[in-house]
Amino acid sequence: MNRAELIQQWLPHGPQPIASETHFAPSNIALCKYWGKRDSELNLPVNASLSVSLDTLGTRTAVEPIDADADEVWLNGERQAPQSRFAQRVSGFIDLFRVHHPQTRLRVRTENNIPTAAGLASSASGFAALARALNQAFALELSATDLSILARLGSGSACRSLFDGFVEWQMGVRDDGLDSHGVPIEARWPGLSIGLVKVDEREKSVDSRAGMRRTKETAHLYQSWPLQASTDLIRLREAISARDFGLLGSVAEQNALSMHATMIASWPPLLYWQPDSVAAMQKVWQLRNDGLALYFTMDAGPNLKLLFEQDSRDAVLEHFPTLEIVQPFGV
Ligand code: 2P0
Repeated sequence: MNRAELIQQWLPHGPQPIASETHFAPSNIALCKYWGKRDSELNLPVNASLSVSLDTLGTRTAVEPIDADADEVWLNGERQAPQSRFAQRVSGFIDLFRVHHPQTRLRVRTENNIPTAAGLASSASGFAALARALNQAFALELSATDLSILARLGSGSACRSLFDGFVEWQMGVRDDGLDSHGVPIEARWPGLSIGLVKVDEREKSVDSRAGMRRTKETAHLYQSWPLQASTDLIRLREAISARDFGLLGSVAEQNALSMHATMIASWPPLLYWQPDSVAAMQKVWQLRNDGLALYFTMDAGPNLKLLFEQDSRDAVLEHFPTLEIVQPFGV
C-alpha cells in the first residue's frame, strides 16, 4: 500500500495548525535488532524487535506555522539547507500530517542532547518527537500507538521511541501496517547500564536503510535471521521478567553479532567494524572470562554499547575510562 493513500484514509481532519509546545522523545537501543523490511514504503519489518529507551537522552522538537513557500528546518540552532537530506526527510514526514492542509508550511526547531561522540542514531528520537509536536500542532489527539505508527513511517526504529523503558516493536501482519508499532513492556530494571564506547563518530558510508536492503537482497545467510530474532525476542522477554542479567546480556550480544554476520555475508560485503571495534569486543570477552558480567551490543556502525549492572560500574570504568554511561531506569 502507498503511504499517501493510507494517510489520506486514516488520518483525521483537524483545524488549521497552530504552534506546538516543545515535545521530547528518547533515543533507544535495540537488544533484539530491526534488520530488514518486508515493505520499504511503509517501513514494515521482517522481524519484531525489542529496545530500551534512553530516559532523558533524545530529541526536543517544536513546530510552528510560517508564511513561506517551504518548511524551515533548524537542527541544534542551525538552519538546514532545504535541499539537505535532513530537511528533506523532515518535510517528507510533515507531508503525512498536512495531508488535509497541503498549503501549510512549518518552522521546525529540533535539538538533540545525544552526545555526538556516542555513536547513537538520532533519527528514532527525532521522528518520535516530531510526531508528538505535529500531533499537537494539527490538534489530532492521536494515541501513543497511533503516533508510533506514524513515527515508523519516518524511520522504523522511531516507533519504539514513543515509549519509555523496554519496548517491543510488534511486526504485525497487516498490509497497511496499522498493527506494526511499539508496545511498552511493563517492567523496570534499576541499575541496568548502557556504556557508549566511541570507536569512530564519522558518518557511516552505507546507512541502515541501504544496508538492510543490500543484506536482504544478497545475503543467503539472511534467511536464518528471522528465526534468530524471534527466538531472541522470546528469551529477552524471559530475561526481563526474571531480571536475569546474564540471559539479557548474552542474548543481546548474540543477536547483534548475528545481525552483523548477515551484513558481512552481503555483497558487496558490509563490514561496519573497525580494528578498534574488534579490540573492544575482545576486551569484553576477556573481562567476562575473568568473571565480570559485561556484554555488548552494536548497531549499524563501529561503536559498541556495553551492557552491565550498577554493581559492575567501577570495574567497567576501570577498563573503559572514557565510557559514557546511561541508566534508563535510574540507579
Ligand atoms: C535497530 N537499526 O533495531 C537497528 C539495528 C540499526 C541496526 O533501526 O530505514 O534508521 O529509517 O527504517 O530505523 C536503524 O534503522 O531505518 C535501526 P529506517 P532505521 O535499532
